[in-house]
Amino acid sequence: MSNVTGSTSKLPRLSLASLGALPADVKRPRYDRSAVSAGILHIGLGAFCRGHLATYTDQILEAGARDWGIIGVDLMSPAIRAALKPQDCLYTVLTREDGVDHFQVVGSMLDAMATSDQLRDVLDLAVRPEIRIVTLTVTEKGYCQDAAIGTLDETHPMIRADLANPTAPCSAPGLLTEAIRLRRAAGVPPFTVLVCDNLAQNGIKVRRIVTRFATLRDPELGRFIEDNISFPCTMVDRITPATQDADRAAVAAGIGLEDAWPVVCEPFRQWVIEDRFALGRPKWEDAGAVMVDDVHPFELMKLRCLNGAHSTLAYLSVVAGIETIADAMADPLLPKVIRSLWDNDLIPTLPPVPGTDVAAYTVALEGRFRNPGVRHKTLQISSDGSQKLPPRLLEPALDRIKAGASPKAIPLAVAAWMRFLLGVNEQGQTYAISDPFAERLTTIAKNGNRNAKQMVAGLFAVEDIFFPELAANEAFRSGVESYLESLLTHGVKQTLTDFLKTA
Ligand code: CS2
Repeated sequence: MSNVTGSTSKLPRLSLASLGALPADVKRPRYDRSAVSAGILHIGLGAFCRGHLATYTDQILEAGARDWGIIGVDLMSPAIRAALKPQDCLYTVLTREDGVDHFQVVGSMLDAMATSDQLRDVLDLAVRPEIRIVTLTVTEKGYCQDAAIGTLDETHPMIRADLANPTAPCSAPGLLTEAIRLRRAAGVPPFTVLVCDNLAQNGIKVRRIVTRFATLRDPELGRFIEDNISFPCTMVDRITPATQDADRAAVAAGIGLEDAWPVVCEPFRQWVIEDRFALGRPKWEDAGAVMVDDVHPFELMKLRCLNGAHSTLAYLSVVAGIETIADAMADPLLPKVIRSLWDNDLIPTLPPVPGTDVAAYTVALEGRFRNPGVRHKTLQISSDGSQKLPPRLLEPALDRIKAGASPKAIPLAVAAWMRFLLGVNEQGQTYAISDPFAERLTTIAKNGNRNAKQMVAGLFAVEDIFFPELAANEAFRSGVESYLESLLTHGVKQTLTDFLKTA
């Protein structure tokens, strides 16, 4: 990403002072931002939270709430802070669909911080009684988990560092634990932790992870967290690619001001939240969020149907040299493959989802994936497969096997991931593999010498990804082997053609 903080543009910068210069049809905060105080501390300042949580919250502020502003914290780098501060943390959300662009300036992010040099300030803020919710979007790997079972990875370098130096944490579990400890010591009632990442049973899992981390620090603190901190589960959804330079140019052209880090996403958004908040919450339902007692059916539907299809499309596409999800949907074969994935392997694993027709949900997904305005790179989605495969594809595969059925398209998707790990597409171009296990996985894949059996044996043995029960299933294993063999010898197109004859 180039030039995110500095400016080469001749346009004035987006800021409170320049809001009046926006074209009349650009939505902007109409509330008095100086009268809004922070109630939410958000960790993980990427595009997703700014296109999702912050837009729901903006609507609540627009409706009159005054004590639910957000302060965003980046755990990874100060780059987003550097981009947002000069513009009073205002930024643009550009939604695109059917050739229609809609620009909105969002005001709910009151401040941006970075733990790299503001850790003390962040912890001080977390102790303040007006902060009643800590929300997180740190991606699956940000929880330092063992993805197959959803427990704390105690060998993770950041976890080791945080256990050695717990008052200066660098990981999300370490930061939450230290904030909870300080708050308790100050006699301030505990905040609610709202996880907004794509993990199955995200609140339950992160509660287990944080409790374990705290217990390793101090068993009494672990018990305190277990007994006193609420971690409601959530299902979050909005397709929001990483911001590209072309997006900055489109936003500048649309609003007549320079925005160093806008967000481009689809208009669709969905948020289902378990209503268990210790110290209150914004009335997010007034902005369209759905408050429920049990998120699980919604979350399974979304993680499997949307994210499972995304990952399948991503691995096949990266190998075939297809750059975006919209391009993949324009391919004659790929949409048929994900239809088979939905109908044969994923929909049958879902419990009834209240108020939802799941078949219609997948039809709507096809439309969302086809949206050419949202250039969602397949290489971006292909990242962190070690974290994404278990909830998206491997758990449903195991569910099907337990139900006495055999998954049809999931073995193909898993084989595509293995072929992807070779790091070179069918045009001979190399690409980087971004995954916390990248080194280990690419070494196993390469040592397989393009021999499918050998590659599958090596990768199935990675227990942090493959549940032993699934790896031991002969039919599943031989399915993955034969698709991988075909991908290696005949390529994606021929493999999909053959697959569709039998699907
Ligand atoms: C995607 C998700 O990058 C990915 O792995 O599948 O970011 C997806 O776009 C969101 O979950 C949609 O809500």
